[in-house]
Amino acid sequence: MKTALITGITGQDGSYLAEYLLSLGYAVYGFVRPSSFDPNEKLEDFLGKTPVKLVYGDLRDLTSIERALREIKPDEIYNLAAQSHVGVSFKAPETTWEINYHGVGRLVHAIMHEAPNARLYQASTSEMFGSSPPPQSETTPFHPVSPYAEAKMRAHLDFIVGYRERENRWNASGILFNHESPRRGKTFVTRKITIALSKIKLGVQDILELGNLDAKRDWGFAGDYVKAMHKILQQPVPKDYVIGTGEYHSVRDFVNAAAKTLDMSITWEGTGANEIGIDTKTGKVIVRVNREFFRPTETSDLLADPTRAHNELDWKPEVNFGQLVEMMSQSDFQKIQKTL
Ligand code: NAP
Ligand code: G4F
Repeated sequence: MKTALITGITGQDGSYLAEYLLSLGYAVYGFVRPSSFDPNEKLEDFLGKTPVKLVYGDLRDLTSIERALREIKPDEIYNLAAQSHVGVSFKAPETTWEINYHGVGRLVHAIMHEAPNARLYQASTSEMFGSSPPPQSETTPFHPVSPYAEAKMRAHLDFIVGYRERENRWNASGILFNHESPRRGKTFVTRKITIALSKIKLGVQDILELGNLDAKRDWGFAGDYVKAMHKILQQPVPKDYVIGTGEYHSVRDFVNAAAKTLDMSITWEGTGANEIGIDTKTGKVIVRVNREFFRPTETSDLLADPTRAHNELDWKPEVNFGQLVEMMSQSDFQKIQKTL
């Protein structure tokens, strides 16, 4: 039986990965932040009563990382912990760097001393490509345009690639494009849309306010992407892989698709900050642009070229865009309906 340690286990990806590794027979440990909330409660929301063992720690606390590694001696480490919100990173850049850059450095150093034979997966991101035109593959130059992306890129180059090449460490990055699910954080655009449209449909919210409707993302299903994480750590040599669907859609497309699954339809009028979405059946304005949700600098077009993952990992997503939007919209609609 292999042993895996997952940082960020209380997040979207952590919960899917824990389920997947348990299904493969792994002993799964989760590294969780000490807080006044019981981390088991958050996990139980996602996983029910699964046999995940929790250790307290924080990527800002080297001692906690060393102790966790010493106790668990994992074969595989999945570093999913991060301040993962791009918009927030402009408002809290130091916290973002402390966790997303220095946290990775602490982890890599601790592994060298406490679990030197462990393989490390790092949650890198398509945001690192930033303003590089699509499609983006492993050879596309990085041009990050946010503190989040800058910190993730430097962590990837310094600690994953750098330590792999200089120190012979078994470190690999998954450069993952956006992936979503009913467990997605509520402040990310997809979940914000599926919650708001469900509430509008049920008559408990009037309007959905969004930022840039023209931004395009390559959206896949988180449950598919955690399988790629595992495959990356099973390779004979450590290497970085772009993971995405190879198809992209605008934020406006996502709103239209979510509306459709809820038996609604939207007519768009105006442009830029004055664009509005009107409920075709009722004639009411239900979507408006609010500058508050624009970012100082924006990654507008992210589209994966996942050829390496197809060829070398034999990985392909199983859930397509339409199925993903349907899954998320129906899940939120049903959850909200039950509370009314
Ligand atoms: P998420 O839902 O925001 O989860 C983040 C996790 O990190 C949470 O469990 C959080 O714990 C934990 N965490 C935050 N700060 C920490 C710290 N200082 N020490 C220890 N744990 C800490 O993120 P996600 O969507 O699952 O994404 C997982 C990883 O993939 C992240 O690194 C993200 O940057 C990266 N990524 C995500 C996507 C995507 O589309 N989802 C794409 C590319 C890369 P609490 O519960 O205590 O807050
Ligand atoms: O859902 P988002 O906040 O995700 P974003 O910025 O693409 O970041 C996510 O994916 C990255 C991978 O590419 C991860 F590394 C990262 O951790 C995170 O999981 O925003 C998607 C797009 C952006 O262009 C944003 O400007 O939607 C646009 N948007 C428009 N209105 C909005 C809103 N985003 C949010 N969060 N809220 C809005 O109201």
